[in-house]
This record gives sequence, structure tokens and C-alpha cells, in this order.
Amino acid sequence: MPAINSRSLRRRDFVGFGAVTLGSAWLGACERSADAILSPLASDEPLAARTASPTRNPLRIPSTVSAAGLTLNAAAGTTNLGGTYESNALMYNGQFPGPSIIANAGSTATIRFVNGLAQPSITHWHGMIVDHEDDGHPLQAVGPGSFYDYEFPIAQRAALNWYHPHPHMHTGEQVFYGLAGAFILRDAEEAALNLPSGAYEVPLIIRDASFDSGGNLKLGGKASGFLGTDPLVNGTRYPYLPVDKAIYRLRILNGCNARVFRLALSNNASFTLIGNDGGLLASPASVAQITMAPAERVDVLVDLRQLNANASVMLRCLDAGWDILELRGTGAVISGQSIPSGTLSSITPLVGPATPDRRFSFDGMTRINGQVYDINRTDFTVKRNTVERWQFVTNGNAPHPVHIHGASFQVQSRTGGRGTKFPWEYGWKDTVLLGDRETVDVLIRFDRAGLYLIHCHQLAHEDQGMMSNFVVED
Ligand SMILES: [Cu+2]
Repeated sequence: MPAINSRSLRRRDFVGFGAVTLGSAWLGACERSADAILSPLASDEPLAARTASPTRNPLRIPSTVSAAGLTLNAAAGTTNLGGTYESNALMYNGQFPGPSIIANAGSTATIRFVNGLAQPSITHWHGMIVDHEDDGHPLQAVGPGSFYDYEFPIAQRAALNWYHPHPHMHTGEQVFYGLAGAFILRDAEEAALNLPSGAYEVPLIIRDASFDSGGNLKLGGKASGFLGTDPLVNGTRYPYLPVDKAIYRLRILNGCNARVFRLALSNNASFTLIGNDGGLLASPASVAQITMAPAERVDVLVDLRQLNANASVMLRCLDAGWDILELRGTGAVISGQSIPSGTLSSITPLVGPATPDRRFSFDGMTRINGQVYDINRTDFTVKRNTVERWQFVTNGNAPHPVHIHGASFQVQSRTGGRGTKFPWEYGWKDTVLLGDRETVDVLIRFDRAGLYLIHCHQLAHEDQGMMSNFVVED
């Protein structure tokens, strides 16, 4: 295994940092939640169908920051979730979700993560293809009051990636209480398409949550995974977004711990799907519904050019019965936009073996190929610059959103279960949904040597051990 902390200056004790603020009572409650998620509870979370018409709150749009010279300070605080909803939270730079990090291809990210939490933490840049020292592996977690310095080139195509904690056994809890944010990459290929931008490009971090009687976020514990009672979009309860008569580009991330969304529009219009985890698709696809597992992203255009003032369209989850976001018309007319057709991007197919090189069985709620995660154990090694075919299977307890660090992959096939490769599974992916009875094959090639991870992104499964270390070597 490569030396993990060879650049020892990256991490430092930060004596005296914020120590006074870390002992609040609610963080104690947080610790108990962490215990709870590791043991099954008797009751299921209710799947509340939302039939009432709540007062809606303006959708929060996270502030944007450059990836160059950024400090991300994770700490406990309180946040307004819209209207009168106030909650305790864990936040990056006091924001829920964290600020949207923006970077151009060819630039360099220099980011200091400062751990102001009462637990170990480390930040993983989900979807970013970086060397292992910058990947946020749980071995790199730093304790309360310490920091970790990242420096990596942005050497990949435009995409909506994101960032979140990745400490061993605490990821689900820290993500649930608010530690997540968008990491948006830009490049010339995307810019040439003249896609809707500015106010017409909207990042949507969609997730579920539950609350205690005081309105504070409350993480219920179930080994099989947390399902919350209400949706939150960009940290807003019951959000609405004022929209012009225009085409909107929605950059959607499923930021849930466990819930799979089946998204649709209430006017039965289709989305124009233009991208996913790894950036633009080769060509647009018209889809009426999109299934998204935790950590998956989609990039869609929604045509609201016929939406009159005060009329609205809901972004819905058909499975939960939720109106997640109201798109509320202003009546203002915007001209000069169009829905692209034809080629969006050039995607070179990976060429690799027809039969699997490796098979990963996602077993129960805690194991891959029969083994619970051991942070100090390397489970297999992979040759750099070699295309391999990896096969994912499960003996139940899905959904298992399978996520790989260190490379993007191309989905080849899904047999059994839903039995098809969906339009949002073309192009480049870093997370793919493995359902019960399904077998999913992907092709993957690693361009960097180092220690990386494959794991289930259902965060209760991940924290309970459904994760595996591997080393890419020359
Ligand atoms: Cu899983």
C-alpha cells in the first residue's frame, strides 16, 4: 500500500481552534444518532404523502466560491431552512448546503479543510479524479481542531461533482446534518453549447430529512438505511423558485443518505437530459422520468417558455408522492434560448474485455464479497492504464448505489431486476444503482496510481462496512 501521509505537512494540529464551541448539547445528541444508525430500530420512517399545500419558501441558491485558495471550515451551527424553520446543523463555512465550488478545467484547486467538528472528518471530492492524497480517503481523516491541505489539478471535463465528508463510520451522520456542497467544473466544450446560464442554471441538491418536535434535523437510525419524512432542496423546506418564460438548466444531485428518487414534472412534460455524473452525454435524450440513487447527478433542461405568471409546475418524486420543488411562473419572457439537438459531446467508448475481470457481491448491509471494511486492509490491486470489466451483483438489501473513487466508468449492461441500461447511464459515471436481482457490468480504467475505494453510497451500508480498499499500481 502506498504511503498515505507522505506529505505530512498537509495535516496539522490546530491547537486551540474553536474548542469552546464544540461541546454543545445537540452534538451529544448527534453522537447518540451515530450509535443508533448502527443498530436496527423497530419502527420504519413514515413515507408521508404530501397532500396539504404548505406555505412555500424561496429556494436557497448556495453562494459560489473559487477552488483556488479556498478554506472550508466544517462546524456546528444553526441554519434557517426557509420561513420559520430553524435547525441545528453541521455546515461548511456556516452554509447549508456548503458553498458551490466553481473551477475551470486546467486550473488548480488549493483547498484547506478545517475540522471544527467534535469528530474526525475528511472531505472527499465526489467525481473528482485526483491522486489518492487528495481523495479524502478515511485514512486521511483529521481530528477535531486539525486541518488538511489539498492541492490538485482540474484535469477532467465539465461536470456537476460534489463534496462531502468521508471519515470511517461517521459519513452518514455528517452528511445528514448538512455537510455537502456542489463542485461545478467548466470547460470550453460546455461553454460552446450556450446552455442556459446565470439565473437559468440552477443547482439542486435534493435530499430527504426528518425533524424533531423543535424542528431540528433528526437522523433516525436503521441499519437498512435512513428514509426521511420530508424533502429538502438546497436546504430549503417547501421551496419554490420564481421562473421566467424560459428554458432552465437544472443540475440535480441526489444528496440523500439512502432514498432513491423517481423524478417527473407535474405537467407531464419531458426533461431534456443532457448530462450525468461525468458531464455531458453524447447527445440529448427526452425522458419523462428519471431514477436517481444517492450521489448520482443529472443535468436536465426544462422548457418553461409556455408557463404563465403565477402558474406553476412541480418537480415531483413519484415514488415518495412528494412535490419537491415548485417552479412558479413570473410571466417574464426570455428570448434567444434553444434546446440543443444533435451532438453535445464526444465520448470515446472504453474498449475492454467481454467477460468480467472482477466481480463484487454487495452482501447484506455490511459486506462486499463477504468482507466487512477494514481501513488497513488492501483487498485487491489494479493495473494502471488498463481497461477492466467489473461486475456488480447483490444478494438483496438494495438499493446499493455503487461508487468508485479514482476513475469514471462506462456502464455496459444491466441484466435481471430492471433489466435495462437507462438514458442517464450512458457517457461517464462514478455511481451506478444496483437493484435487487440485478447484475451491472461497467468498464473502467485508472490513470493514476494510489489507494482508492469502492463502496456502497447508501450511507448506512457504507458506515457499517460495505466498502473496500484497492490499490492502483504501475
Ligand atoms: Cu448498499
